[in-house]
Amino acid sequence: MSEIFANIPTIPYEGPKSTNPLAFKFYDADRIVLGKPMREHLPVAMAWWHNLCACGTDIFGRETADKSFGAEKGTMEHAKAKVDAGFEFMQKLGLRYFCFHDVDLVPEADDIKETNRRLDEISDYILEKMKGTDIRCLWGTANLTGNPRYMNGAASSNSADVFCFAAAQVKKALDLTVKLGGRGYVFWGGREGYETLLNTDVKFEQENIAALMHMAVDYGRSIGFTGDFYIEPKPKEPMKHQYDFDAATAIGFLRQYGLDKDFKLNIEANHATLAGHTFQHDLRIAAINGMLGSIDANQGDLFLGWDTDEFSYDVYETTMCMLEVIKAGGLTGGFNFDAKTRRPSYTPEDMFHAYILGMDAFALGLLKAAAIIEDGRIDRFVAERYASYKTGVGARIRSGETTLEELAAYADKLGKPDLPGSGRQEYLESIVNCLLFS
Ligand code: XUL
Ligand code: CO
Repeated sequence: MSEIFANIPTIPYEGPKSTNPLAFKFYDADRIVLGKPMREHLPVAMAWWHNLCACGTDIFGRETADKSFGAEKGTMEHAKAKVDAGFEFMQKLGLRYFCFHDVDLVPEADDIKETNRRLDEISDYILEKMKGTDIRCLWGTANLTGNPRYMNGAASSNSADVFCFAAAQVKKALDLTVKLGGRGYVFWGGREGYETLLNTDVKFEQENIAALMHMAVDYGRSIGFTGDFYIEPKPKEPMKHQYDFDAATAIGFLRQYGLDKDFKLNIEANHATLAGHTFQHDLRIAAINGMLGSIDANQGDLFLGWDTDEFSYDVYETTMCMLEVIKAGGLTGGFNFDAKTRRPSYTPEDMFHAYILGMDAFALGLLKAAAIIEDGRIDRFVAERYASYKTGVGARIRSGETTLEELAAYADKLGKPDLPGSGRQEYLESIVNCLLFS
């Protein structure tokens, strides 16, 4: 088969001094960091939708990028050409995983039976391609947002018929995920929310979402899916308000409906910032609850109020991300580049530059996070900051042995506490800068 990206070589690692635009400067798959190779710290994945489907449209303009890959768009030949392009792309970059929605893989037909037949055909083709490579599926999902039937939501729709179509899509997407050996299955509640409370029964809708998730778990386990289900929180867009607002909200929902054993979270950087948090905040909240499963690796633009899905370049942010991931003991999922090139970056070279940027940014984040951990000053400072809970009354608070009466008597006796000690934020920030730039 002829090469699709014929003028692009396999991307080598050349180190930070390289000026070759088609080389990694920091992503060195075999380099050992904190005792294991970078490739194991960073299971990196291609997002089928952005990389192989999105052509630079925005609400004011048509396509700028040609992603026909030599075939007529809207045909099964084109669907197969995307598979060919995707596998060549992943192999040239050393990406070991891909993530997909059902409708990324084939053109959706009017009748779901025909869509499903097409999905069977394309997944056979993908499976054939996977042979002889070490490329695997990271996670699959169903697109429950694009079709007009989902205008009021999918599992949260007011229409039971629409709920059934969502269920049918989830069932098929689970079949595909299992067929392709996926490590996870994602629910992003893109239209599971509301435009106005005037027409919305929030409790009813949330119960229905949980019901669909329970059915997905039951079905997934019955067909041999042993991986994690994930909720991908996002506060808004496309809906005015989305129920999976942020990590804390999604965790509360999963616990309320008894889904927390089968589900973890897929945290996306740009969704966390849309919720008014840092990326690190949502990672931390997921991690301390044992629910940090996977990451949609991208970056938002804090000046804009929507999901810009940029490739990450902010090394401060990727460093804080990798600190959280390392401290959580890694991911059950991986790093899915849910990111797209900007509209004016429309050439095939730009697709490669984008992944080189993203992979290098997370590799650099990994190296810098390891440096912060090895340096130890920040961890020591945090441990020391809570030292008053190691002995005496503090230890009794931690062990749950004390009472309000005892503590009130203690306070009476003390009369006035010492100030709690400086937070030393500026000192800690300067340590981070020294480690980032030395
Ligand atoms: C949308 C988004 C989705 C999910 C998968 O903001 O992030 O692409 O990652 O449905
Ligand atoms: Co995403």
